[in-house]
Amino acid sequence: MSEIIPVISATGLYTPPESISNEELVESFNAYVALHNARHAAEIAAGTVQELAPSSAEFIEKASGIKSRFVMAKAPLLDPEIMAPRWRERSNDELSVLAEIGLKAAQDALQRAGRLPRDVDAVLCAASNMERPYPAMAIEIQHALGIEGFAFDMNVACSSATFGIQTAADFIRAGHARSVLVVSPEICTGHNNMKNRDSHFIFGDVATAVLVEARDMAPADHWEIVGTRLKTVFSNNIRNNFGFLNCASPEGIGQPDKLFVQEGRKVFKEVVPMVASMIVAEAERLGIEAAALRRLWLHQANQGMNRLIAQRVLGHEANEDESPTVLDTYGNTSSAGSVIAFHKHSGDLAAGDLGVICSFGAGYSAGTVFVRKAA
Ligand code: CO8
Repeated sequence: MSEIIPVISATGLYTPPESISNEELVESFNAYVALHNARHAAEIAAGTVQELAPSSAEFIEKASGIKSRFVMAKAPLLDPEIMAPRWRERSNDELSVLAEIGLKAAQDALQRAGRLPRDVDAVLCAASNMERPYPAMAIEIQHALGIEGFAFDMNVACSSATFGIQTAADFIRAGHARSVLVVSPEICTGHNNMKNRDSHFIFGDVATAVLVEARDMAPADHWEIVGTRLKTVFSNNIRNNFGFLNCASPEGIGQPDKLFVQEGRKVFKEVVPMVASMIVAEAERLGIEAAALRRLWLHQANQGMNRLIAQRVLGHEANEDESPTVLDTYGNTSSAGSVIAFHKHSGDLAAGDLGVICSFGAGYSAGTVFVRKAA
């Protein structure tokens, strides 16, 4: 039996309509700081409560490369008395918010591929910020699209999408499915601590979808999946302890460790060499010269990290054409980041061009998907 080649037939994107600039975010954060310091003036003077320091838009752009981020609920995020997304809780008969934005990205990918939902066999909801344990959001999206077959959720933090792409490619190679949607709805602002000066600026909201299919059914304009590699190494440097078992005590809920926390400097230092050597080793295994890769669609967490990784892989300082940025307008969107970069910056490449979609983040986790534009 001849080998079945998995390809990316199309990608889809849902971008929320509202965005927040660094200046708007800092104005709200600093209003919160002023309120906190005024309300606790006596305790601060007595040394029992810590005085909070203001944030700065210049610091945010210089340290991360982020200028703005798209969000699902702007007003409550900017309200210094709330600083979190808020919306009406939906009934069980309504589409959940994660499924709703995932569905929009999935419909975009299907439409671009000219694919009808009935020809899709499986849906993976691969994301780091899940709305509930069950029923799976993937099954909800499957149901909304009218797809037969199977669906499940998977969470590998920032690497969820690349892990999902490899899983889909493996299903296709094994003959378990011929067309698989990998959907990554990421509402990161729901899990970010907007009152933490070190990280209040990092995240944004988005949804992406990747349609992975057997080559013989794919549209002519597709990307062959040449090879994939996944890696995980345990680290406490990025963590979120939210979960019902961890919120059982009255003091559990609402604690800062039930939201995203990180040792940003350590992450930067440890993840850059791990990811650069992973890309180079996998390229070598595939018989590809890493320095000749036409484009790197890297995880979008920090511009400095991407600059260093790209330099180590390509052997020279990468320009925007070689390693495009979407972080400046989207912020860190966890597993969706490298897929947005691929979605927005792949149409101009020529047949035969090789590139790599690469994610990295909490776990630690990292994934590479080497792709070649169809001839
Ligand atoms: N405004 C002004 N000054 C500030 C601010 C601020 N907002 N924040 C910190 N400073 C100050 C500090 O106080 C410090 O001052 P001093 O030198 O006087 O002590 C100085 O700036 C430097 O602070 P840092 O060392 O913290 O700053 P860095 O240069 O390291 O930049 C970053 C911070 C941007 C966080 C950087 O370390 C970074 O990007 N690291 C990598 C992060 C990363 O890749 N993380 C992966 C996270 S994503 C993931 O995998 C999780 C997915 C799950 C999704 C979660 C949804 C919420």
